[in-house]
Amino acid sequence: MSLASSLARVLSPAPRIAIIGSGYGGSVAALRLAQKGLAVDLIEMGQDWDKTAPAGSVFSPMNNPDKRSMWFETKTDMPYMYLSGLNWINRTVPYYAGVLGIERFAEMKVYHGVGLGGGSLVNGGMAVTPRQSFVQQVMPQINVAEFFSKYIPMANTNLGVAQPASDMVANSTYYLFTRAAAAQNAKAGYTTVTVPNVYDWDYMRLESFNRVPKSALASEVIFGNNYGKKSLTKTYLKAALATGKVTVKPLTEVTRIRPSGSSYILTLKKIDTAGAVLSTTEVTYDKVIMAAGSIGTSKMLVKAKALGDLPGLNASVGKKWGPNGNTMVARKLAGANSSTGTVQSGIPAQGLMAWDDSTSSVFAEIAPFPVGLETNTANYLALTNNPNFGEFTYNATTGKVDLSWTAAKHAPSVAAAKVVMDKLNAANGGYVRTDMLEGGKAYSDFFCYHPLGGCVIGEATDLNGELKGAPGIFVMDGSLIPAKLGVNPFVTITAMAERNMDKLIAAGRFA
Ligand code: FAE
Repeated sequence: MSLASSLARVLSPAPRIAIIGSGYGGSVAALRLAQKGLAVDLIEMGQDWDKTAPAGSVFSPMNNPDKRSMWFETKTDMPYMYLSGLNWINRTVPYYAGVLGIERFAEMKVYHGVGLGGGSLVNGGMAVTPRQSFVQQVMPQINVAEFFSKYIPMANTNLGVAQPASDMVANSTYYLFTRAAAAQNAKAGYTTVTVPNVYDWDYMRLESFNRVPKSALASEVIFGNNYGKKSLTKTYLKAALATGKVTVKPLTEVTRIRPSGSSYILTLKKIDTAGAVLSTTEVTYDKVIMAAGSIGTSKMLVKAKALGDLPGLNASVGKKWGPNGNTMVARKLAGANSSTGTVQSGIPAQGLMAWDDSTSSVFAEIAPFPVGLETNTANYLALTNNPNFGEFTYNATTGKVDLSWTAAKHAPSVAAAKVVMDKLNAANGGYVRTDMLEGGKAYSDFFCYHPLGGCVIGEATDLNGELKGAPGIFVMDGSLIPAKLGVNPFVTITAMAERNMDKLIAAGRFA
């Protein structure tokens, strides 16, 4: 190092950088900063799961959940709660810092992953590149051509995305459920597409031959996966931690953010796995990356604005939220191709594609329901193009943040999904079940897995994710994307974080 550059280092010490949340956005940011030689604190409210138990026994399966399943609940709360109207699927569990969290608002429950790796710990691994034309429609403010030529391929490569193994999908008894639904799609004139995933298909094939411990084939989804899924702890976070520059602070929640000169003071609440508060401290950072997810980041910022902690935030903060048009529905199948099997892989592989970017578009992923029984039931996670938005607001009476998403706002999603289901039933026989969802509903309009928006790029932030009115705070998660994408979101969230970090580092914003 020359005398001039070592002098420059002494005169301008490396910035203290905090990343709040360790999902897709936080993991990309941690890796890209660490590769630049910058030290970061990665602050995560959930557990560092890999440190809790030997590999292979970290998580509990969907059909036999224990305390590790839910983030501070006393009962599991599965999306499909019933079968034949009987609530035997959910279990009482001890109150514990488990891996699946639920944010409950008046008319919307949002499921999310909690722990080092965020949503990658619990999700189905479906890694879908959106249609470029639809991203152009929802985010015209970014250079979409560049996004698709540079950052989407980067995300797919670094996440380890692969097409489902065709032999497994075509022949395995664990994929009878998807073949049944695909055959019914064809009879109704619908196209079936394969759905890329980050699961290791070679591992799954060995599972099916009983050569390795079962994971996807043992219902390990939603409450964590012990073997084959390439969660962030096996990709981005592994690489970030290998640099030695990342300090993980697990079981540590950021509860407040406020300025101190050109820096920011974070209030950190450290808890134990039973929820007892061990300490509350205040730490000053020069730069803060908000990657707490669409709900986590939006809640924190809406509250900080309302309480005057970050008074410079603009009116777009908290706006343009949506559930990615998520609507779940289950069909009881009839006629030929009505058997969905007694065993099912927990990892989806196909979907019905009826998407043309209009508001009647539907991408209905064929989801497993691995309860160990022949249910003759096809489950779909329908993604739709819902034109409505929800908004977060601070409620001074309760001290909480509310979300204005209602069943009425969800109605266009239900209507679009219903058109497809009606056509499937008309062509194949069968009917939409009303004995599986809460309240006897046929179509879910009250929960989602894909929260998006609340701090939209180019509106609440500049075009690289830096908050307008709070320089030095950068948003890096699903809150940047307004409401919907037409596909499962983590590839796009990863690509967006890659894009923003690339541009921010090039612009010297972490110097
Ligand atoms: P996320 O991954 O949620 O990470 C946020 C992190 O911040 C979490 O680890 C939180 O614990 C942490 N955090 C929150 N608040 C604080 C705080 N105040 N202080 C400290 N830490 C905090 O955000 N997407 C797909 O693309 N394909 C799928 O197959 C798929 N399946 C899903 C299945 C389920 C059951 C669920 C729940 C989600 C699924 N998703 C799927 C959605 C996907 O996981 C989600 O879009 C991303 O994880 C969001 O990434 P972010 O980086 O925005």
